[in-house]
Amino acid sequence: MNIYRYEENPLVTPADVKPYHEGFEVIGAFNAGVAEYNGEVLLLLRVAERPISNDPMIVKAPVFNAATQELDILEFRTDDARYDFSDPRVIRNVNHSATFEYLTSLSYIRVARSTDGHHFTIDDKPLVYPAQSLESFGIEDPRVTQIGDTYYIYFSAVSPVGVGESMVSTQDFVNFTHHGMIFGPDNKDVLIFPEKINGKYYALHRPTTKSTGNPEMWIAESDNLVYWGNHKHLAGLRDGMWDSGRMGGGAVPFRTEKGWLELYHGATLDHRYCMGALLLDLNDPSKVIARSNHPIMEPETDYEMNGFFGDVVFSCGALVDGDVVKMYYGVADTSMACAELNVKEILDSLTYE
Ligand code: MAN
Repeated sequence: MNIYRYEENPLVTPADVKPYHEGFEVIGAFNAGVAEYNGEVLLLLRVAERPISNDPMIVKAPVFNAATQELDILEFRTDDARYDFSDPRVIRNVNHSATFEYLTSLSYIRVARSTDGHHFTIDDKPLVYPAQSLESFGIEDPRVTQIGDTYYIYFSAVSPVGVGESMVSTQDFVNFTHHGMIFGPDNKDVLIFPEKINGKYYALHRPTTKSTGNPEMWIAESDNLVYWGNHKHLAGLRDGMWDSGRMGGGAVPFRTEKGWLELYHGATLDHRYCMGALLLDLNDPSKVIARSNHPIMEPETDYEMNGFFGDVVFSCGALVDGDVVKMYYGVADTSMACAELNVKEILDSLTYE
């Protein structure tokens, strides 16, 4: 596989982003959704900000308070035996079964814009910011699907009651319609197809099941993009392979002559995140035609292997230009990068079922 990583990588780093909150530092500008609007490439960055702690014994957790519309900052002592601080992203309560009780940063969506797709200027203010209690721990990992003149922006809405997927839409990136939570908790990695297929809209989604099952990819149908049904399991984890631990959709699926191509992420149980591809039937995307037995991209460069949470390449959006796919991707839960791949080479690399 020929991969052309941009010389300018990483394209956007936390140092390029001015904190929106006073007393905070930007620790991530990553996992961006991608859109083309008015001749510009827009990266809808997930910006993660953390309250600065001057005491290494204190870990802080920012929480959006829907009643006051302000942030509350909670403080935890690292010698408090009730909590586990080993994952820098979260604060875990050792007596509870939930994977985390608080996040150490708050994420929201901010735009980086470019006329050449390589050099970006970052907006001063958030584009979409937590607005209600289902978003009190932040909003993360946006994806954008353009249908006609409307851009549907959907993202993980994180709060103490779970992580679900919420959606807003806009035609001008100024005025927004809020559609509420379209996939209830726990669910992430939703990818809405850019057109109807046999009269229905389709979306990939990734429930995290607790009774039986694993974090795997599902597909659902809708007449209106808001109410989703006829859920089907699409693709699962594979023991001993690059996607043995968890997996989920990445970029918005795009048409090729052989089928819908979905660039998805897979991780091992020790959290090494790679990108691979799934080929889905053009007329019935619930049918998998082929899949990557080996990743199409793995964390290899310094900026992919080292950061806030290293060994992660994680795409939320790509631009397709003829036979070239420009895959924008988050690196090490820290920055944004881009790589060009050839669509035909991706198709040829897949294993057909
Ligand atoms: C995981 C990671 C974090 C994220 C939380 C909540 O722990 O993906 O980056 O903040 O889930 O979604």
